[in-house]
Amino acid sequence: DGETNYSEAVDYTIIGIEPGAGISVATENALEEYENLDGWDVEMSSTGAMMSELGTAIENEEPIVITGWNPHWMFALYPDMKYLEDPQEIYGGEETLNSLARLGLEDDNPDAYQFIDQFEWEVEDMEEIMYEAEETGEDIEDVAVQWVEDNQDRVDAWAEGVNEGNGAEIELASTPWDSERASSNVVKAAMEQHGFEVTVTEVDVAVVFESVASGDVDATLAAWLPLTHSEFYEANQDNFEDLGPNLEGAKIGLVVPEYMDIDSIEDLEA
Ligand code: PBE
Repeated sequence: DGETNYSEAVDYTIIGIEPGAGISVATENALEEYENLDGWDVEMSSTGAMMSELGTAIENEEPIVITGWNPHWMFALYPDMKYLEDPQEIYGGEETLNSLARLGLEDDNPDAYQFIDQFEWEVEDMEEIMYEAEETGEDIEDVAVQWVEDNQDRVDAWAEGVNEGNGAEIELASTPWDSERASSNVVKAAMEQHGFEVTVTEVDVAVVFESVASGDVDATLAAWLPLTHSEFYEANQDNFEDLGPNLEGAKIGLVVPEYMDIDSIEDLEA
């Protein structure tokens, strides 16, 4: 019919990220559940590789289908992108980022527990740190320290009623994505202001959940729920305490540039 066949043009391939990510698991589910994705593949390498392929495609106005999410700076850098509708809800709806504590943290260190429990912020806060690090090339850890200095009122609310840490050591497990590096390093800087000694350990998603469940680390701020990390959450859920959302309004899905004239995952062709 003369219309561009995007599916053939992208070689029936979704450009994904690290194989261990929740969004990669969801994308493998999408390939199984959507009949029109029969014969499609997901290319999994790294977030950096995906972002560079996206940059090239947009520069050349070529079609591309990526795994995308918020909070992230991709939509600030490339505002003309859209999530494809997902009628089968494989990618869920609104996600929250939850804090999980190891069993026993509340008894062993009630002040650290309370601080972590009181930590919460907004998509815009997290994205501010992510954009700044991306634009300036500065490390997220340094940008996070600055954010804590510039937002003392927010930090004070997380510390309300919490006694000084007196050098107590706390270990947080984070994933290696900028979103979680931002939250973990903000909480690290905020807790260190309050007298705690905080280590952030970056590991694969599966290991984040396992290490909180085994008690190897004290807590994580990096659980994407209810869908993205459901597999890891369910496998460990009797062995950690879910402290609830520290951020609301997150999202994952398949994302394409606006110049692609399709709206739904079902518009892709086998
Ligand atoms: N993400 C960003 C991760 C969590 C943080 C959506 C790429 C994932 O597990 O899919």
